[in-house]
Amino acid sequence: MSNDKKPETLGVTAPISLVGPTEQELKLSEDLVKTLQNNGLFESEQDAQKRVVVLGKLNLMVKDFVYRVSKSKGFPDSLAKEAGGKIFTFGSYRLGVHGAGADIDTLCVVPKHVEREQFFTIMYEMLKERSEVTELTSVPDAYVPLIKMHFSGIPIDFVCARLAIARVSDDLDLSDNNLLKNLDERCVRSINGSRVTDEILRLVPNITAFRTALRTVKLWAKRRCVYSNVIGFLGGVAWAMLVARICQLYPNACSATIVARFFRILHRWKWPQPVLLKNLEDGPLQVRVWNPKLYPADRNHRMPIITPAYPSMCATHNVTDSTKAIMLKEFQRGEELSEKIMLGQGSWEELFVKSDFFHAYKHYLQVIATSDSLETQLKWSGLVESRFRQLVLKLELVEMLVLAHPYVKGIDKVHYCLTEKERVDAARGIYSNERTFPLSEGDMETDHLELIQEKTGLTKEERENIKTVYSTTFYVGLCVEPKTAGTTGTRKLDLVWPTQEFIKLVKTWDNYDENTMKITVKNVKGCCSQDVVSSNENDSSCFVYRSM
Ligand code: 3AT
Ligand code: MN
Ligand code: MN
Repeated sequence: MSNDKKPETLGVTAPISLVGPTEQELKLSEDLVKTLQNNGLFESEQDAQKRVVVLGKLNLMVKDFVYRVSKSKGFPDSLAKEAGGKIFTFGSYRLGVHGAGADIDTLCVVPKHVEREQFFTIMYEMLKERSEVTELTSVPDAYVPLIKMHFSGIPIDFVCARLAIARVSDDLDLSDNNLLKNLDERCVRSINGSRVTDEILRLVPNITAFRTALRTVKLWAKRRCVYSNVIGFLGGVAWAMLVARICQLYPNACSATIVARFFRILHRWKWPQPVLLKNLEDGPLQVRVWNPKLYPADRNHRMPIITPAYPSMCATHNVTDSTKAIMLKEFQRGEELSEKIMLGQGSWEELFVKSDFFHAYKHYLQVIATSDSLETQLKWSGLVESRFRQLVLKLELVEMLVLAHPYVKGIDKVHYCLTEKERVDAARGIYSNERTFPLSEGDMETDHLELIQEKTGLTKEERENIKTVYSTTFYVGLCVEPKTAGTTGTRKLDLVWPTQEFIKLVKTWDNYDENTMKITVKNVKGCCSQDVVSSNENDSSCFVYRSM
C-alpha cells in the first residue's frame, strides 16, 4: 500500500507537528513491537497465509452463490456469471491489527436479484456441505444478521448486503454513498462495518505506525479492563478511531510517539468535544447523522467519537460518567508511564500490567444471572450484560456514591447441585466450590462429573439426580465518598432503588421466562476475587448497608 499520494492534512484540523522520529523514538518503537510479539499478538506467516486461502475460497463461494441464484431466476449462463458477487473484510483483520486467534469479519455483497434471505438458506446450505466448515450457526434475527462458522479452523463472522445494482463486479468500491439508496436497513447496517474500516484506513496518514499503535492501545485497553462497548467503555472501532485521530495530528511520527501522544491528548481532551476523523457528510438516506445541535440525545454523549462513513454515528453512546472517569484515569496512567518510557526510564510492559479491579474497592455489587441450560444461559446472560450499563447509570444517581465501576465482562460458571436447596442457593451466589467450575472457552470439553466423582465421590442416586445451574456474575466496584471531617454517626448508602429498578428492567425482556431465568443482586464487602467471594448472607435480602 502506498501512502505517498495522501495529502499532508487528513482530519478536521491541521496537524500539531510534522516532525519525523528521532533515533531514540525509532528504537522505542522497535522495543514496542518486540513487547507486542512477546505478548503473542502476531500470528505466524503460515497462519496469515491460511487466512488468505480461506478468503479466496469464500470469495469463490459467493460468486457461485450468486451464479446459482441467477440461474434459478432464469438468467442465461453468461449473465448469471456476470452478476458477480464479492467479499469485503472489516474489523481487526481488515485494519491489520488482528491477534492470532481472531475472527475474520467478512461481508458478502450480492446484486439486487439475490434476496437477503437466500444468504441464510442457499449460502448456508453451500457452507454446510463444505468439509472445511465447522460450528456453523446462522443468526438471521440479530441487529446485524450473520452466519458464524469456522472455516479451516478460522472463526468467521459472515454478514450480507444486497445492493440495488444488477452486477457486483470485482472492482466495486463501497465508498459511494449512493450505494446505500433503496437498501434494506439490515443491508445498510451490514455494509456499514466495511465502510467505516475502509474510511478509517483512508484517513490515516501513516498506516504502519497506526497499526502498531492500535495493537498497543488494544492490548492496553484489554489489560486495563476498559475494552467493551456493551459495558460502557470503548469497543474496537472506537479505539481505532482514537488512534487514527492521533496519527492525523502527528502524520510523520513513529508508533512509540503516537502511543505517548495518544494518552497525553486524550487525557487532556475537552470532552464532550467530539473526536472526528473528517467533517460530517450529508447523504441520500432518511437517517440521522450525529448532530448535537439538532438532536438533544446526541448532547448526552460524554465522550463522542464519531464514525467517518456516512451516515456518521457516535460509537461511544454507552459511555457513562463513571466509565468516562475510569477511562480518563487510565489515560492519565498511560500518559505518566509512556512519558517515562519515552525518556528511557521505563518499559512498555508496565503499560500492560493487569487491572487490579477485584482488589481496588471496599464494596462491590454482584449481579448474578442463572438458568438451567447452556443455551438459555447464553441468551439470558447476554441480555443482562446488554442492560448492565442501566444499573451503572442508576447507581450514579445515588448520593455519596462517587463512582460505580462496572467490570468488563461476566464470569461464567456451572454448578452441579445435589439438592433443591443447592439450586436455589446457586441462583443467589452461594455454592460449594467442589461442584462449581469456571466456564471459559477452553473448559467446555472437561468432564466435570468425572472430576466431582474423583474429588468427593457420588452415589449412583446423587449422580442421577444432579441438576446443573449455569451462572454469570457481573461486578460493579463501588467508590463511596470519604467521610468529611467532623461527621459522626453512621451513613446509609441506599442501593434498593437502583437494584430493584434494574431487576424490573431485565424482566421486561420479551423472552424473559420467570421459571427458567433468575437474577439476584447482592453486595459483597472487601476484596472480591473471581473465586474467593466473601459474602454476608444476611445482606442478600437487603441492599442497604452502613458504610464505614
Ligand atoms: P477482534 O480482533 O475480532 O477481537 P474486532 O475489532 O474485529 O476485534 P469484532 O470482530 O467483535 O471485533 O467486531 C468487528 C466489527 O463488527 C465491529 C463492528 O463494526 C461490528 N460489530 C461487532 N459486534 C457488533 C454488534 N453487536 N452489533 C453490530 N455490529 C457489531
Ligand atoms: Mn473481528
Ligand atoms: Mn467479529
